[in-house]
Amino acid sequence: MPVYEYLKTAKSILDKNHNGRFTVPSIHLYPHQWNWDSGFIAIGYSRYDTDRAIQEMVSLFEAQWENGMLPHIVFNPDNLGRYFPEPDFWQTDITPFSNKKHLTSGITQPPVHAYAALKIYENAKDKEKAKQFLRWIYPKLIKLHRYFYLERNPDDNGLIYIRHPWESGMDNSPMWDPVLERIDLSQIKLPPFKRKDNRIIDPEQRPKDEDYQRYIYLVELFKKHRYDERKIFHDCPFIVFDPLFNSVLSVSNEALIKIADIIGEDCRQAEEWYLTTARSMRDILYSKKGKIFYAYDYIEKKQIEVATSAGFMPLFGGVASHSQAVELFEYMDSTSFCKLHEESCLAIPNYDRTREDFSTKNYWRGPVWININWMLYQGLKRYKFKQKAEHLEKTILELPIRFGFYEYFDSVSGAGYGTKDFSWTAALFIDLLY
Ligand code: 9WN
Repeated sequence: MPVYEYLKTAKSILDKNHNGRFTVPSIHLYPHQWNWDSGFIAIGYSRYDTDRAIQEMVSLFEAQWENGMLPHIVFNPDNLGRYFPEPDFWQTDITPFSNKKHLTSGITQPPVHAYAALKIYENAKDKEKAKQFLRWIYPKLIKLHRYFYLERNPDDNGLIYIRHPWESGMDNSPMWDPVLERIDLSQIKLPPFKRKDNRIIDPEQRPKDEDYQRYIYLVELFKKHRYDERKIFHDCPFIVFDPLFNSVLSVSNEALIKIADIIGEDCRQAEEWYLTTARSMRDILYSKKGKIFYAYDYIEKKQIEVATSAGFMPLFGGVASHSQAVELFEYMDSTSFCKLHEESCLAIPNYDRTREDFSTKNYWRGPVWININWMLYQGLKRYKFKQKAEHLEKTILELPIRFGFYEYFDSVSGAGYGTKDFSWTAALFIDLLY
């Protein structure tokens, strides 16, 4: 089939997942609007339909919380009962900080939105319309970033913490194992709950029940503190600086500076945010020994020495120094992740392949994800690792063409896992083909 036929397929997946207001990640598994998914989806739309791209972002930001947080899920009231946990569980109406017009979760996700908004402008044919959108969204983006720097910046050094694995977007990443172990399941009491995900998808490809019990424990803790950030911070066993989250924030800080310039606003605040986060990431998250950026456990005050693709994201954020970038590249381009032209792997898996607990098919514990590889591709281009970047671009296109538009892919065979017709796989495929 010629490539433009696949482009048509990708667009039809987005059409199928679009409900007139926003695009769900997948009709079957994720029937609501997700935070960073919509950022990637908007980037895809921006290539051929500015209105849809804008609508995607507007729908998401209309549910922004009073305190600036952008929730990780905006629930579709017409579609309740098919996902867990839903609003009856999150109970975000118990806090004055939440959005009172929309049903949402009570956590956030990597803030890719300023970056996506800039892409919408850059790819738009009608620049005046796109500029009008930038004027609308700019104060909301500032409010979101300000929330991070005021509420999630405990050492005032620009390192922003996440307080739930779902906030990382890489839910059951092995990075979080040592931190989550702190939640002793034999010592806690949880309300009864029923997962829905592992009835739709083979449980071998999803997090374990023990993971979910800990995820739910954390949600219970947030509710106990009525989503008050200060109170949560003092009581939460999961307070972590994630290199992916902070890299995405950095790329969005950079985009905010450009947006401010386009619409004639003062960009000094975003410049300061960009510099402080980037500097602290280089100083505190980088490991010379590991040749990678590690997440940082704020409670134990130490790096979590688990190497995942999140540790290469400072290339995307433009945060890595030149020498760090060279070392990151060496590690990424080794058999641990996938060496150029190596035959037994496809693209960059999510976890070091030489680790004993590496899995080619379990969710964030080893498979290949298109959004991650897309960000790494941008990062490699940015730091001029041309050959590897081109190779990655080719593989990102090849995977859905050969195996379908799946949520994630087996890092050895390429087989598609999770849900099929997955929106960000389609959207980023479109982005690369334009
Ligand atoms: C929980 C929607 C989301 C992605 C995340 C991915 C997965 C949810 C889940 O799906 O998480 O937020 O139920 O597993 O891990 O990155 O945004 O596609």
